[in-house]
Amino acid sequence: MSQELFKEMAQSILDGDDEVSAELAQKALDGGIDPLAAITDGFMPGVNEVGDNFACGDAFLPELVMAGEAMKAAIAVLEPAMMASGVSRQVLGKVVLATVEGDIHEIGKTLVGTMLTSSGFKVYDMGVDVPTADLIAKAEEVGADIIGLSALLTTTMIKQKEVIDEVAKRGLKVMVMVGGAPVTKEWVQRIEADGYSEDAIGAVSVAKELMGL
Ligand code: B1M
Repeated sequence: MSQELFKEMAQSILDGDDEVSAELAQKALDGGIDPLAAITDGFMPGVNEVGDNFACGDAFLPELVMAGEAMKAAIAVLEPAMMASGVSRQVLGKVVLATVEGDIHEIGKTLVGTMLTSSGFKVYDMGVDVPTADLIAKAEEVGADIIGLSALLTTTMIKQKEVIDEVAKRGLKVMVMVGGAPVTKEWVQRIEADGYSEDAIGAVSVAKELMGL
């Protein structure tokens, strides 16, 4: 049953149909399917296919926009269940989270925030297209343990380095964790980030490691 449902989920993203994607997300919850599995095994293959089609000129910006909207609609249905699955009530650490300046991709960043929150982190989600100065100011204001930076464009990844450099320049005691589709281990080493994960589940493990947990 779930394989068939996962296929329909991917198709709803390809079709850019936010009503259907939301309905399928609800169907998954009603059927007892793990909400994260619905995202990674159901909706993500669809969004990746749209991305691939866009990259090779078989899809255009409207398709990208509609796929993003359909993905957001599905996550909005699944998010409360992901939050409710969190067992930890103790605050494990404070994370200031954002998509870097110049970049408006929000879905992966928001998913990382949801997973961190449901795992017991206090997350200050600053949204997308966030300037380095704003991030640093927020981290100082709340006494953040970690700054989490998402970047989806090869042209905006450099902003992750900008934040790390600024943290070092100011001698701030805050760790920086990075992620996003174009981010590689080589990039992470090059910019000397404290942590990196390629997905939202991994981001929780990395954040816990950074906190020494
Ligand atoms: Co854009 N886009 N997009 N897009 N878009 C990509 C990223 C692209 C790879 C598509 C492609 O060409 N194949 C390409 C980037 C190419 C590159 O730089 N190498 C691209 C482009 C080119 C663009 C525009 C420039 C298009 C244009 O205008 N000509 C433009 C840029 C706008 C801007 O930001 N300034 C643009 C716009 C958009 C939309 C607004 C239409 C829309 C976003 C809607 C939204 O977010 N509300 C959109 C979408 C939907 C995509 C794709 C199809 C899907 C992204 C997504 O949401 N994935 C994407 C192709 C792709 O990724 N396959 C593409 C689902 C999400 C759950 O995954 O964000 O990777 P992801 O997050 C994962 C991990 O990366 C990780 O965990 C998450 C969960 O597993 N992760 C972290 C993410 N952040 C993390 C942080 C961490 C740890 C892990 O620690 C802090």
